[in-house]
Amino acid sequence: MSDAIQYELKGDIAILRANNPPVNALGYDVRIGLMTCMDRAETEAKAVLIVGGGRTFFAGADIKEFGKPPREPSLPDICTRIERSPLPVISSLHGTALGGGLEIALGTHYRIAIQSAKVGLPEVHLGLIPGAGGTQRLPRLVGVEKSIEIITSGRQVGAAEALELDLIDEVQEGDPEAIGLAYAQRILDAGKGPRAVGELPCPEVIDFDAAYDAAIKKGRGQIAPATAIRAIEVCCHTGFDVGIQSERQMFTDLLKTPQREGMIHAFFNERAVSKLPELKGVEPRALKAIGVIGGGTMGAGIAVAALLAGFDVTMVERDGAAAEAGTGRVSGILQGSVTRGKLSQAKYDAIMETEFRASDSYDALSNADLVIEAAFEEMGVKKAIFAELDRVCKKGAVLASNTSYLDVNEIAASTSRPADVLGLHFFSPAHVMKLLEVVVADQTAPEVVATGFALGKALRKIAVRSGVCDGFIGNRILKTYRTCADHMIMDGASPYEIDKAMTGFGFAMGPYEVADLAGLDIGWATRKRLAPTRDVHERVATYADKMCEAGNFGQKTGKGYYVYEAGKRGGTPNPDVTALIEAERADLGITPQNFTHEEIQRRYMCAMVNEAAMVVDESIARRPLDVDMVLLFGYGFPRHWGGPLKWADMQGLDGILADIKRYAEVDDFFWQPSALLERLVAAGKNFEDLNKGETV
Ligand code: 3H9
Repeated sequence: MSDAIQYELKGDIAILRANNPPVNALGYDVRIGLMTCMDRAETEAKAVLIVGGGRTFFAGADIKEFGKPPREPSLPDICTRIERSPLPVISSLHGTALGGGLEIALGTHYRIAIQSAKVGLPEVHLGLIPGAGGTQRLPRLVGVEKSIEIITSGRQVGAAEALELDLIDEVQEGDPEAIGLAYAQRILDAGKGPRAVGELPCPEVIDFDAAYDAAIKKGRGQIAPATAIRAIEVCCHTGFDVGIQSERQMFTDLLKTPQREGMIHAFFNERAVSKLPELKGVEPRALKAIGVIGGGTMGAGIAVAALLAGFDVTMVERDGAAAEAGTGRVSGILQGSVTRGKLSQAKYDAIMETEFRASDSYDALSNADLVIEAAFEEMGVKKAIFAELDRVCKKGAVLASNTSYLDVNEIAASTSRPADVLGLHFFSPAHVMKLLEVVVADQTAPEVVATGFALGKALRKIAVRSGVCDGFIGNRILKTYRTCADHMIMDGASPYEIDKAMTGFGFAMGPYEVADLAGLDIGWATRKRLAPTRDVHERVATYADKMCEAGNFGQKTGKGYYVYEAGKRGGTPNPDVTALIEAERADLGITPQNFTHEEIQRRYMCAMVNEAAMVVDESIARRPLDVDMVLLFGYGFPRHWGGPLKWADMQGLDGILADIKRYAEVDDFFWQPSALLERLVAAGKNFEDLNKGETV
């Protein structure tokens, strides 16, 4: 028999200790163990204590089992089994009692936790609802409004708050097993018996239709949070057993959805993406002191990210005034954190007094372990900076460029130590955005790559390996799907229809809203840069240049694709843009066609998938999952689709390839099917097969 649950009788109390590292997920062996140990406890004990061994109480159902045939005993049955035990059952919580873990605790009759414990029902983050009684027991304990908030947000609730909500009964410092045992003994001594949450009365009824509509709106296409509201609604109207059955039905229906598949793909791969087989056993270099070149928005954001992770940071700017301005930006961001209660004033003072400094001299970087250059995007500027770094930095220092598209090999070649050079591409605002592209150049040493990933981990970012090409993984793919959108505009769609279609797909913002936010001058500069080498067959719209020539750069100038009025959120369509687009279509003799939202989404996604497949085929991204994580964490791709290549797998690659070929009948310059896509379709395989290590 497995010892996933260890059984020990101490006096009158049976201890059921979870032993399934690392997070005591409630897999088959654990469930069997709980059932058998409950049976045994009832023959020889007077009370039962359930506790987690290792770092946590159960962190939930075993996510790896979802999508596979279910195996009895089910988790809801176990919770009911525990709740209906004739013995008082106590749970003692530490670490993270999440999902099925909290549901087990809700099935027990008494709950105690240590101060640092967190509880929650995060199933919506996996495209699911709690499926082991969470939607039926939590509202009976904490009320409907609070349950909706906890379940639809999936947030973790600290022990102090959980106590205030009556979700748990006691909070105490100490060893979870020791405080649990003492609590169980007190319960026995007081002669208290079982106390079933499921037998508490139904909670109050609220306007569930309004709550459902709000969840649909907020979920941007995600169905799980709204479904959770329906499950909670059942809890208010029916007896417990019917409620449990109804929850089970909704849970199993969600298990079959692509959203569940997409979100679980995201869950596992956001962890897998930074684990590179070639770095196994490679030690990163020690990191303590970090240098940042440039105190603009990006440099300041990187400095703040590093400071908040506990690094010592030296910023270098070209002169004293620029260094002072950079310091102002860093202090401004950190002050914002103090105001929002995220950073203590004392920590702010310590950072600004001792952990951060700005200088106008490269010599200030002589002790840096790693330097990140975040200066102007021009090769000449970068080369000059790296020559200086080569001069001043100590041996073994890692030299990184935050370039978003320039050739890292060329930058590395401007130093005498190309093995120490790599790209670390942050996304703005760098202290907020989760993605970090670790760009590996031809000569970058393995331990330098490992150091890039170690930095990513320390900054709590999702670090993804990229090879060198114009735009690396993310910006290269972005350029292609943005171009596809621009083509649709020339052919008859409006920027507003495209934005609506893509927010309908689940993006937080459409591409033209994003362009207005980022500044239209950025795309304008790129177009000018690429103009001399542009292929004559490429379709390039000029109306956007005309907007920029008129000084309309988007939100920062009050006008772009949208018009922004002071004090109002969001913008309204700019009629001048429509006029410019119509004039250009007329000049080119284009008869505008209608695009439905579905057509817009399909073309946009086909362009993204095709370019992503090329990026994988060229080994710029080693695995399809690398692309998925880049788009999820850097480009607002909706998490419930798992990433563009997961989406493609779920749609069917043959259909996508057929559509690309159909589009190519009209424009065979832009729509060139990826050879990898062709091979995958011919072999009857998909991107997930490549993630698993197969080849085509
Ligand atoms: C549920 O409970 C449904 C029920 O309502 C109904 C059922 C009928 N299963 O994140 P970490 C792995 S749904 C399997 O790096 P941390 C994880 O992949 C579930 N594996 O550590 C990683 O593996 P590897 C509701 C899991 O300390 C390793 O454990 N619960 C699970 O940064 C370490 O994880 C959740 O959604 C799991 N449930 O964070 C909680 N959880 O080393 C999901 C983790 O091979 N988990 N693993 O890469 C988490 O949020 C975090 O893992 C946690 C720890 C906060 C617990």
